[in-house]
Amino acid sequence: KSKSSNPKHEEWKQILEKDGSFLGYENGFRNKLGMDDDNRPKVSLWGVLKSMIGKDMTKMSLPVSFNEPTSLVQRLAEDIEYATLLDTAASYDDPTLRGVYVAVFGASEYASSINRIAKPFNPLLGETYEYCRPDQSYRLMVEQVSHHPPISACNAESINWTYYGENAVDSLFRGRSFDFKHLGKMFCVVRPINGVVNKNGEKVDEELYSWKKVNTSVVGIITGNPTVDNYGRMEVTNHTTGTSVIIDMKQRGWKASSAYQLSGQLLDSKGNVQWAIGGHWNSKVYAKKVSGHQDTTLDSTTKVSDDPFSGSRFLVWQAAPRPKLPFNLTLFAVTLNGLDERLGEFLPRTDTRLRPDQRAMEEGRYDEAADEKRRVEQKQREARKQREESKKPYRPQWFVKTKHPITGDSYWQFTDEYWSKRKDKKLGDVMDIF
Ligand code: CLR
Repeated sequence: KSKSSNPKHEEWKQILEKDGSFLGYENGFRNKLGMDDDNRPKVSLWGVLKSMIGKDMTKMSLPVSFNEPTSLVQRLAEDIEYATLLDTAASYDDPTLRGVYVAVFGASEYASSINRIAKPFNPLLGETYEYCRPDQSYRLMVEQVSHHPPISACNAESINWTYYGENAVDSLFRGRSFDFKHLGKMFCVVRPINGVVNKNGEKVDEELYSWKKVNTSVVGIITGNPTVDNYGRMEVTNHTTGTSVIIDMKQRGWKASSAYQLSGQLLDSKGNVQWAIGGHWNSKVYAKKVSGHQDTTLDSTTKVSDDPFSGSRFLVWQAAPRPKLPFNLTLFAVTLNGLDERLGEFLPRTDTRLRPDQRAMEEGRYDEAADEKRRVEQKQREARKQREESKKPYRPQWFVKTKHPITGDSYWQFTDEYWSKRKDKKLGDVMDIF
């Protein structure tokens, strides 16, 4: 690997160090839950849902056995599982190849949804979640910034990139399908080792990408064979260089052959196709340099090269293996709710790891999970009532809503106070929400 000439790398290295971002994560991560099998009572999904057609998920009261022991703030953190794709992007000088890696990162976020037909816990207002990887040099922070409608804001940072945005999911149960629309936008700043040449030919240190997530649906509920599908068109725009990637995730049809299919193209700033992308979002995605060629299809029988510029297809991404785990969690998801003793002293009391109903769920104490869930939700309603009576508007702790300086979108900006306060163990004055 060549040495970085990007001044931002040293800057970010120092920020991550100064904030002691990895304190508490010294013991690594767990690779299993306390239980080997979830033994959840098997209840027919359709039996419970059939009376709820036309409702959104937040308005349904479902038995806790339909939950998995993660929360939606952690599901947003799961976006980052394949963050090495962003590190690889930053290692290339070719802006079009970087675009391929960033777009495939955007698509890699759906792999973890396979087989997880369960409801994540709905985060309480003010619930937070942090996740740091000393081995990959990144830190991430998520906060539930709105309850009605539910919105989680996230910000993740490393030497090579910053990833931020919101999950605002609109849901509707239609009977034949349970549909989830992503309203929010995601942003990604990449800091390539040798910088970036922008649209005006000037040399800058960073480039900004943005995109909207594709739709998610649970289909096959009536037939008793529920399956998660993710489909739609995702346009990943590079606002700095003017390249863009269109990724098309095909909707699952009657035939299984179209399931998980993905295809895409990278266009340079002049609108010429430079790379073809193809594969399956649940397993592998390839790309091929096609500039100057007419043929932008990826033939799955052609040989695979290690060199992106060879003109043959090369492997961009591969999903991690999925051993059989309780609740069909991924290995990455298993690490999320681990509560190491060293970490405990750094966490604010709003961190999901300290949420009692979810903890009971992951330990198989389902009745207690249901009772605790009722209790914390009641506590949330009371806090809301008090706020209304005192006419104090709610303000999130770690994010402020502003206008994006480059794209003009309204978005949640991370205020950066979390990490320095955390280092000084000054997160003790946050709300008591559990
Ligand atoms: C997909 C990847 C995105 C973030 C995201 C947001 C909402 C999630 C969705 C993902 C996966 C599917 C999901 C959904 C909310 C509810 C739904 C977890 C993670 C489940 C499958 C609905 C279960 C329905 C019950 C009645 C069982 O980046």
